[in-house]
Amino acid sequence: MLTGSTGAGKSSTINALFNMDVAKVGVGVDPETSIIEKFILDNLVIWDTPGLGDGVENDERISRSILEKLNELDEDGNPLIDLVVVVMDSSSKDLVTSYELINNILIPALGDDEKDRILLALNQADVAMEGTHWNEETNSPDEVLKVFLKKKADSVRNRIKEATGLSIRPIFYCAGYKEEGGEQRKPYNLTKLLYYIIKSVPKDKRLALADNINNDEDNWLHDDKETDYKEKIKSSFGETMWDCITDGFDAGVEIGGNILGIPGKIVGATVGSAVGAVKEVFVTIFNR
Ligand SMILES: Nc1nc2c(ncn2[C@@H]2O[C@H](COP(=O)(O)OP(=O)(O)OP(=O)(O)O)[C@@H](O)[C@H]2O)c(=O)[nH]1
Ligand SMILES: [Mg+2]
Repeated sequence: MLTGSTGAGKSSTINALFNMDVAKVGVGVDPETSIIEKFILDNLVIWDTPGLGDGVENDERISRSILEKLNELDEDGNPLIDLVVVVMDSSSKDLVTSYELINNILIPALGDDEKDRILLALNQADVAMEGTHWNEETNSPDEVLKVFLKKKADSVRNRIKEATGLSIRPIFYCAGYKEEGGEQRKPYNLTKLLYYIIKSVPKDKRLALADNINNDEDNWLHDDKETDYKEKIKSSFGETMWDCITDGFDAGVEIGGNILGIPGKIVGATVGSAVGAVKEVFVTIFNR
């Protein structure tokens, strides 16, 4: 589920990460997403929530529906929502709406494992300093902007720690600005965001993400290079596969039926070829 203030870039983030222009991005002055929207991409379900901060009455209604969704269980009795990504606008001087959402709604609602099920994402890194210190050519921040963004991330973490005791470090990135009728600009640090999303969802569900990742390789070009995110993403899938295989027969069935959409039971060589297919996805996207 994606949550956050209105105009932070939730819908843009969905479109950057996944393989279709599914979520309507705002180009006017009004909030674009007005009810919780459900996108079903094969085995992956994404909930795009309306933005908070556009009137108290609206906020109460939206908060209530977010809370309801967070309390829903799937048919196995597990929480329906695996992960909540809070999208924040790093150019905004006032993140109070986001703090209230995180501290008063999300953290209390998510229970014991709250830290693992919330990801804080500071979007719009390109305009965090009014558009200055952004290098258009390399599509990345210069050193001054990097320092600014790190400070911003620290201050967000501190505000949440003071209120809840939890220490969660936000990731800064850029989903990409979209002009009316135009194409969405290329993202920055989307590899990092994806890596943390993958790490945060249950292992047996990670492959559902692989199936739907945006296959425009330009979306995955620019990141902070603090580590090799692409390599880490690849190995996190390898590990998932390996765990499923070594966990035995049932996991094989799960890979076939639920995750890769292959009907019936698959084990052994078939699992092997499924592993190959998923690896292929990443080779196409990441190693051009
Ligand atoms: N400069 C810049 N603009 C962005 C970025 N991401 C999104 N935007 C712009 O911010 C505006 C709002 O984006 P949306 O994706 O519609 O935001 P939202 O959070 O879904 O908004 P609501 O549905 O109204 O809550 C649009 O004009 C986007 O093009 C970014 O990384 N950089
Ligand atoms: Mg939206």
